[in-house]
Amino acid sequence: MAKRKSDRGLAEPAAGNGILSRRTLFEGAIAATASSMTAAGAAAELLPVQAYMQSPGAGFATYGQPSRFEDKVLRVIPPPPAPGLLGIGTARTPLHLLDGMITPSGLHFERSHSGIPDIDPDQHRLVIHGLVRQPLMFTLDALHRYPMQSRIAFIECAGNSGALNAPQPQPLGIAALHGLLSCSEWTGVRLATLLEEAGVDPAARWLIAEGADGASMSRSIPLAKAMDDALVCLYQNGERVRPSNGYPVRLLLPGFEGNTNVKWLRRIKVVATPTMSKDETSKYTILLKDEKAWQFVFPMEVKSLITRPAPGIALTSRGFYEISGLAWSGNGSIRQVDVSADGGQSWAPAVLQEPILPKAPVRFRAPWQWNGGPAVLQSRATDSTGMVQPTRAAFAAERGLRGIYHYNAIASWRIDEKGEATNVYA
Ligand SMILES: Nc1nc2c(c(=O)[nH]1)N[C@H]1C(S)=C(S)[C@@H](COP(=O)(O)O)O[C@H]1N2
Ligand SMILES: [Mo]
Repeated sequence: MAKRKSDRGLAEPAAGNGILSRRTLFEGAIAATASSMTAAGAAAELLPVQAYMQSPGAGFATYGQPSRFEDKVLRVIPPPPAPGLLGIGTARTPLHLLDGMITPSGLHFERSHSGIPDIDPDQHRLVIHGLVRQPLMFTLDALHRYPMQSRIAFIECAGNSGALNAPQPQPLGIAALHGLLSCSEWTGVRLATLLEEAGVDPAARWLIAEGADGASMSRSIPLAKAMDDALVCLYQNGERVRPSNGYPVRLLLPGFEGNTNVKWLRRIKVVATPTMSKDETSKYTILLKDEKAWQFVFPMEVKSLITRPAPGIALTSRGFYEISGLAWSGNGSIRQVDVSADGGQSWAPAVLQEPILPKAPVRFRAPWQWNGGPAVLQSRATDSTGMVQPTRAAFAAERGLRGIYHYNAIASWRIDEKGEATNVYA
């Protein structure tokens, strides 16, 4: 019977509190639910001829900028750790104001341990040395002579969503809470190509990658990852990598925690064992409940977020809304995303938008009929390895909540009667 209903194009409930069947998005059934969002009198009025239609518009620009009406679409920059340390910390992506899977380069999140170095590409060198037959030094021109590859990949800081370890939910927006996640199309030379030219010694198992910033940020990386899909990136979304994201050359380790994606890459030393750099001993370990810590947990685990509705973009009237969000996994591709409007009591599958790529965020969408009452919106992702995003309670039971890094539990937005969203634990 329910099937007959959807055949006639009516929106069919798929889970509690207004979640509709994802087929609604395809079958033209929106009209049946959407009367509350239709603009009044659209047929009756003649559109006015605006002033900007009566004379020629503005001229051309050598580098384009967003519309002046989009001047609120900005990264969120928490205060620095001390006055004067402006480059130490983060700028966070306003995920609720974006759509699709790619983050515009100017809004890609930034995490820097000692500010952004002002590197002249003509002066910059990349060295590969250590356990190799032939140490190599590359100029940028030399790197440009190698075959390149592009891939769409997310970068997520291991500390993203770390605020959700706090005992009380913080009254913050999605950028402050979860905005250390972004995605670009990255283009560069496979690290494997350069390592093969250098000739890796059979005793080598690791390498250490070092940046040319004031922090000399350096991380140990398994040789297997370097030979698999690591990319020495020169381009980001078609243009040269932005200074804040590692200009003129950054390492991309698809799916690995953000920290290992060394920016301003200057040195790769091939070694037999991990180096235990300051950046992997004082930080980036996962503190567990029982006085133990995990070290070298590299892939970011399966995770998802509803980016709309979200704090700061209130629902204006009851009726139809599309729930939209991102899901990603550092271990593979996204297989399924379920959404809930009743705090996880009932779930329905969302539509996954193509392309669904490994180690890249997937945009998901689900139709929702808001009845004007309270709701708790959640999303839960499953990846191609079968890993399912845990509830906060399950995450806490497994790891405890004393850590900062690799928080990937299901996130909840409470929608109140005014249509405003807040961060809650459910
Ligand atoms: N040289 C260097 N590389 C670095 C960092 C840094 O401070 N210096 N920050 C790391 C951290 S903690 C993260 S999360 C990512 C952030 O990359 P993005 O700023 O391009 O988003 O870069 C990593 N690479
Ligand atoms: Mo990070």
